[in-house]
Amino acid sequence: TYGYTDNKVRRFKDGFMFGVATSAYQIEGAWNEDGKSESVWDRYTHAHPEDIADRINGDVACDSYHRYKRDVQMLRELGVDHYRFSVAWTRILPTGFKDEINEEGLRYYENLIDELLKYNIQPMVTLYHFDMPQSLQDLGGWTNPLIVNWFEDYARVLFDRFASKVKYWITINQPSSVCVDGFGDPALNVKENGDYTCVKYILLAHAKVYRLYENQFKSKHKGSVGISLDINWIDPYNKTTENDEAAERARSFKIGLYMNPIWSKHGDFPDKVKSIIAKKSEKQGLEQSRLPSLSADEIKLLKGSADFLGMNHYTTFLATPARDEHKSPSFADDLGVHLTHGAEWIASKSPWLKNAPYGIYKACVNINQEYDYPPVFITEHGWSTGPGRRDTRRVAVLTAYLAALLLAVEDGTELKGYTAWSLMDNVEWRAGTSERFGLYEVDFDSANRTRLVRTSGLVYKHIIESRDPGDGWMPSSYRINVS
Ligand code: PNW
Repeated sequence: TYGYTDNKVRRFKDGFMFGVATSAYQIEGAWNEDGKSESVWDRYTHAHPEDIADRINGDVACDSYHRYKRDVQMLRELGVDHYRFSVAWTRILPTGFKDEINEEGLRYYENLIDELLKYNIQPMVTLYHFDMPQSLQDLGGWTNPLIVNWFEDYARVLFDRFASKVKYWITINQPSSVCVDGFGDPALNVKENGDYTCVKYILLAHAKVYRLYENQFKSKHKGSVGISLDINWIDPYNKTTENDEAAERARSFKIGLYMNPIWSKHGDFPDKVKSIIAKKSEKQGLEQSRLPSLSADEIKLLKGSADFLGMNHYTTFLATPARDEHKSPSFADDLGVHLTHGAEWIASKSPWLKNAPYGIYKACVNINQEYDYPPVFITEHGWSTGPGRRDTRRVAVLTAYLAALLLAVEDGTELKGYTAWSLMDNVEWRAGTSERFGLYEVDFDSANRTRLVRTSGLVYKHIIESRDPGDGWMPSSYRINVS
């Protein structure tokens, strides 16, 4: 049992790191300046402006490429310990390959990193946050086995230049978004096993880069390397055998597929996922399972290839067996689960995001049980609203999730830090600026992209100072009370 049934004041320990996150495509703008080449998001948004909710894309975004000093000023106002941002591959290697290294691109990140360190803010650098160079996508992107070497080449350039200054590295952001929502999207019409082929090579690319750092940089620079997975909690819709099975299956397909190769005792993809996909593939008349196998060497490379688990957690889903027919073959068809939210959970501006703070606690406890208490860094958690700076809802959600995290810590989670998504409103992919995640509001109509703090930013600053999220802001109906 758990819950704030006592009057105890719980605080995050000294040394616990509070930060905020952004990503390159979503904030930088300057999409073709100083030698930067085209990424898949540049290509897609230019070819299909009608696909973006309000037609605001990353061409200018928050203009952080020119305004990074204002960003660091905001980080100082908040008093954060770290800032998680991503590097655009297309700024560093315009051809995608190591044959041409773009010094101007490197200098942008160097200036940002130096500005952060000047104020004692630790940079946490993500190498890949969805913005594949178009030149490499044309060669298959993450489905081409050679991407493992290309990604390693790119990482080496960054480690060579920044390992002395950057102590926290994240290889990949949310492989499942890249592979399943990207390559698995029927609208994109990719080849039939693009989704799982991507899963295999994106994981191997991660592991290769982990080993590169481990072998050539770690002893000297003492940094750590992790990967950020989207780990939302999945519960049965209600307690029936069928729903329990559906929830467990969904956790294996959405979490286990990425966790198992890195953190389980025996490595490899989960047995359950392997056998379901193999059986389906056979029925579909395929000669091989759509899920590629991992060799003994690959399993070994992957096992233990992270110093911490980067956990991106936003919401909880409730599972029942699938009700609709899905295109076959597809990930959705393999999964065979229908996901909804609790009817009473407060809604955000994003259709997939509802408030269920108990889920972050359950996700942490489940990870402890399944994977033996890995070090965890919350690398994203956030809430979307419309415009406006009086964001009471975001305050309630932020404090409730932090309160829930303190209970997870009490129950053994080795939690290193928390990173709010996001420092400021930014380009929310296909949603444009119609869904806002910022602790600062950004005025996308102003030439200088004025940033003004929201109530949630002021509250977060107070929490960082006091290390105490309280539970006074948590509406009583959201007190944690789940058995
Ligand atoms: C993350 N879900 O994606 C991304 O890493 C960010 O770039 C993005 O801006 C942020 O969340 C807000 O959307 C997610 O369905 C997309 O649970 C979908 C989910 C979670 C995270």
